[in-house]
Amino acid sequence: MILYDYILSPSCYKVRLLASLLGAPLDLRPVDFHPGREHKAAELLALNPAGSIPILVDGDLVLTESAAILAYLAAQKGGYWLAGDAPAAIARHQQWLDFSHRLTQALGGARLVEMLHFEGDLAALQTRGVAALRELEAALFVQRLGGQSYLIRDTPSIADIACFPYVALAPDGSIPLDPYPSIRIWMRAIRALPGFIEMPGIHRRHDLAPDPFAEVPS
Ligand SMILES: N[C@@H](CCC(=O)N[C@@H](CS)C(=O)NCC(=O)O)C(=O)O
Repeated sequence: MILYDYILSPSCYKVRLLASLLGAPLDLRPVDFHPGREHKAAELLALNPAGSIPILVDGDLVLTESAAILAYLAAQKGGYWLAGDAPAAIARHQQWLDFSHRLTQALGGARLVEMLHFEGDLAALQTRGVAALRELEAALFVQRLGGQSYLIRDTPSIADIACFPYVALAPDGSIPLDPYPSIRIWMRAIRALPGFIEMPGIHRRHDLAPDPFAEVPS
């Protein structure tokens, strides 16, 4: 499977991350997103007229939109990372996948303005980003009260992977994560998953760091 990829793109990282967690090899084709704007050149527009990355090519199949690509990879590996059969879980899963696009627009937008000097109303993007983070914090707090570590259950799903990168990189858009303890616990759980990989700005949980929530051996 070929992934048209940019190392600093959180949307591409979602795909690299899930592929690594699943043990699915990817053939990475680096795209000069910035400053080259290669994603707007004819070769890539032929694959994705929307002019965005990631793009996944698997034989004759060309997939765009990170959530769809995550679903494809997860379905190929037996569906453990999908929502399952319960109607409520399917719907909540879809809700979080849709929510992840709000994170892309608000937190990702603020990051592009701050880091790459794209044009945009930074204050408005940050306001929308903070509103989304508060919503996520409240949901994860309720999940924790019910003994669930992740967005829809106690095991991770592609909804967690879809939301994680832009949240983790919110500080790149000058949006601190200090006010959100449930989000930070959730991010720690994701960063500790076997097969977790890093991207610039998102680090693997340090292997030697003690887990503050682990039982202390007697
Ligand atoms: N909805 C798309 C958004 C992906 C996205 O925002 N990609 C960025 C790179 S991180 C991009 O290609 N932006 C260029 C554009 O949208 O014009 C997805 O989830 O795949």
